[in-house]
Formats: sequence, structure tokens, C-alpha cells
Amino acid sequence: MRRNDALRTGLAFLASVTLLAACQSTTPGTRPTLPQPVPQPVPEPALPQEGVTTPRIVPAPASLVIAAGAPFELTRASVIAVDDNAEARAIAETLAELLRPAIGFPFNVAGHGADTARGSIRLSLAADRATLGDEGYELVATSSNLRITAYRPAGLFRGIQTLRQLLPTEVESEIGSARSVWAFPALTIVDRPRFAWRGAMLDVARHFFSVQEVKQYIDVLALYKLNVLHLHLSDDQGWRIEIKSRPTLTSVGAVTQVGGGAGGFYTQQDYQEIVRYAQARYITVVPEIDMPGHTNAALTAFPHLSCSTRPTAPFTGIQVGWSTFCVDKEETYALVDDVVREIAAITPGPYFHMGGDEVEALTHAQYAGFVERVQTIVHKYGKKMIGWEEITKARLAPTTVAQQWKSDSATAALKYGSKLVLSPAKKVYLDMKYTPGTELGLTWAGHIELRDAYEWDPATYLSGVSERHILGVEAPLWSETVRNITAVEYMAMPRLPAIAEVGWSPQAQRRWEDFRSRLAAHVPRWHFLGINYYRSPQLPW
Ligand code: TNX
Repeated sequence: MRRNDALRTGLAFLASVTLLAACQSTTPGTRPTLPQPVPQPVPEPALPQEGVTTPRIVPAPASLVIAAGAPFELTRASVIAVDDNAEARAIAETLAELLRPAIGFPFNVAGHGADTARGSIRLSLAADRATLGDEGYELVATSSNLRITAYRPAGLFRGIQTLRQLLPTEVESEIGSARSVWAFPALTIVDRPRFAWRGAMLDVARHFFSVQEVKQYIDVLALYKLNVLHLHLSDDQGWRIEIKSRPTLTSVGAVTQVGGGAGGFYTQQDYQEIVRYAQARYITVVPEIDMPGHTNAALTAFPHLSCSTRPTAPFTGIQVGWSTFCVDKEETYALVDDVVREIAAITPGPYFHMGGDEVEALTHAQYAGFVERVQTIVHKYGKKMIGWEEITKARLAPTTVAQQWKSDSATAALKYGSKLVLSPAKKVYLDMKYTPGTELGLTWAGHIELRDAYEWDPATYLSGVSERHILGVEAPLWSETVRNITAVEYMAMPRLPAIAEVGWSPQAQRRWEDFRSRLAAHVPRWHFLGINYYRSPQLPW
């Protein structure tokens, strides 16, 4: 017994040292030629190891230590015991609903203390674990049970995504699997995100996406622990959200899209359904109404507010920079007020995105004055403002966030005490082609293969911008060439999980060779989930 204990401790220590060594063995400028697998426990001869899966978690957890000894295994008697807390209970139900179809065990959700059966799972909220932060969790799996502890419910939700990835990929199947052993090595994971904002933006203006399609994208975000869905709700080609005080915005402004298709829009009820679906996955929706440029669709409804370089008419092309509100007309601000008020009222998240990009038809002073007035309106309705990096031409409030995308102009935000969200087009624009041969996508920021999206560090990307200035990272998917969710997934996968890891995992833990071997193990998961993807030659197939 004693010998065994010592052996276990020794092996756990060895495992963590090996993991560290795997992370540190690369000399600058050289790359390991072999994938660095997560260390495996030495199997104890008496125990069946067949069917035990190796942890391949994306994004990589902050710390993972494999313990010696028998693996954790789900059994027919496994229950999910949970605190007496409505949110924790809902998360337990979500987990049970994920596990039941494939595994076929009952997975009863029960009160705390009901976790005596071998292979049970306990979800607990711990008021004394503030160091885990809002989204962190600890997952401890032993041969007898598994416990996920978090400070906040969001941490429990992130923790069950890890549990899901620890289990064999067939767990994603909706029909019973033939597999009989659902096990993974005993281990301890302590994990929390590097950045508070880990986002994905979907452009529903250039092409419109149904509520169902947006939910499908949210499912992908949830699996990779992303926590912001930024919806680009208006652009020259279409206005995509109902504004009850301004019905023509949608009756006139939503009738088409790039290429001339039918377009469409979300009723406020549709939008709230998306918000609730995201909320249940601890994802914040950030609505964007792009202005003063990119406003042709709104201007087809209100032509007298147009100071554009061409007459307003439905637009189905992809050229940018030519449309603008007349920023010197008071009626423009009445429209903005109505829009911000109505959207703020149905948006529980703290942010309203005002766009602000690519305005070529205004003077510097006109543009800056407009941004400052919109900022006041956003504050009036209780939201913080975010805008593309161009907004740094204006005087910003310290709570305003600038979203970097093309240059270092965003750094001007720092003098106001504002923070940055980094979306460098060369790294994270999911609408860029992977290679010259990619059928979909644009090329203005270059080609972005998986490795390009993975290998960069937000804290060293812009000179003068360090970790503390950065709220997080976000991957935009502009939809000029992307017409449906299958195409969205083709452009997002596998790059989105790479960017999710950039935002979540400690920089010192990130190694390309290790990442690509972990991510390759997720592809069968995507097959079960019906997620489309680009077969990047950079993944070890
Ligand atoms: C630039 S990024 C834009 C979008 C386009 C995108 C295409 C940004 C703030 N503006 O209007 O859709 O390029 O990649």
C-alpha cells in the first residue's frame, strides 16, 4: 500500500515534469519534429486499459497532471450529483443530456451527497475558490469518482466541455454506441482562461443566417470555451434586426444580400432566442450596428439621412467605404437613439458595438464627433461601447473597447485607459482563404493556414500593447463569400479552435506540434456533430 502510494506520487510528479519538459524543450528557432504526446500513466498490469482514451483537450488546460493508478470510468450506476443551485443543476442536466444518448446509462441528476456510486460525477460551486475566477474550474478524476469544482457556474460549464473532450469521441453520437468502456486516466486539471474575451464574429448582413444556423455556430463556440458571439447585424447589403419604432429598417432594408438573394432579418423575438441559447452556454452576445459607414441598407429606408457618394439603392456587391449617415443632421441621432435603445433593452450583455470602420466620405472631425455622440447614447442606455479600431480617432471613455483589425492605430485607445480586443486580419480573419486554392473567401489580408492562426501571441503582437491592455481576442467571419452554415464551418474549422486556444491557454503551454496532434483527435468528434471543416494538410491525418 505504502509502496503503491509512493509510486503514485512519483508517477504523478514524473508526468507533470514530462509535460513541462515537453513544453520547454524547444530551443528558439527550432521545432520539435515529433508531436509531444501528453504523458500516459504507466498501466497497472491488473487493470484493463483497453478503451481508455488519452486526454486531447483544446484549448489546452492551464495545468493537467495525470495520476498513476486505475482510470476513471463511467458506470451504469454513475449519477451526476450537484449543489442545490438552479444554474448548477441546469448544467448537470446539460451534461446528462450529452452523455445519455451515446452511452445509454441513466445518469440521474441528484442532490449533493448522492455521488457514492463508483464512476459518479459531482459538480460543486465553491465560494472559497475565487482564484478560479469566473470561468475557471478544477477537475479531479480518480478511479472512484470525478469532481468538477468552480467558483461560478460558468466555470462548471467550461469544466463539462473538458469532461466531454476527455471521453471517447463517440460520446458525441446521438445514437447508442457499441463501446462498453467509457474511461480516461485519473488526473487533475486546474484551468482558467488567459483572456476574459474570447470571441467569434458572424457577419449576418452580407449573407443572412437563420436562427438555427446561428445556434449551430454557438454550439461550436461552446465546445471550444469561447464566450463572446459578436453579431454584425447591419451593413450596406442588409439590416438584419427588427426595430419596432422604425419598421422600414427591415421592411425596406432587409430585402436582399450579396449576390441578390432574399436576405432576411431577426425579429426581436428571434434575437432574444439567440441570446438565450448563447446565455445557456455562458456566451455573451454583442450586437453590432455598423455606423456611420456601412449604412446603405438603413439609408434605403431613410434616404434623407444619406450623405453617401452614390444614391441609395439596394446593394448586392461587396465594395466598402462609400456609404455614410449625414452626421450633421439631428435626425440621424434620433434614429441612432431608437436603434440603440431597442437593442440595448433586449441585450443582457454589457456591450453595444457601433462598428465605425471604413468611413471614407467624412472629415476627421465629422467622424470623431459622430463617434463621441454615439458613445453618449450607448451610455445613456446602460451599455459600454466597443467599435473597430478607427474609433480611436475620437475621444473615448475608459470603458470603451477598441477592436484592432488592420493596423496599430488601435493603440491610440490606450491613452484613454480603454482596452483592446485583438482581431488581427492576418491571423484571425476566418474569411481569408487558407491557400490560393480555397474555393471560398477573400485574400486581402493574405492566406491563413491553421498554423498562422495558431502561432502568435497577443501580448507581443503590437508594440506598446501588453497583456494588461488586452481584453481578449476575437475571430471575425465576414460573409461576402459565405452563404450558409456549412460554408461558415468550412472557414472556421479548424482555425477557430486554434484561436480559442490563443485566447484561453497560457502562452508558455502552447506548442504547435502538440496542438496539431491534439486537434487532429477532434476531427472524428466533428464527424459525429456534423461540423464541416477544411482538411488542412497541416493536421497529422
Ligand atoms: C473589412 S474588418 C471590413 C469588412 C469586410 C472585411 C472583409 C472591418 C472592420 N471591415 O467590412 O467585410 O474587411 O474581409
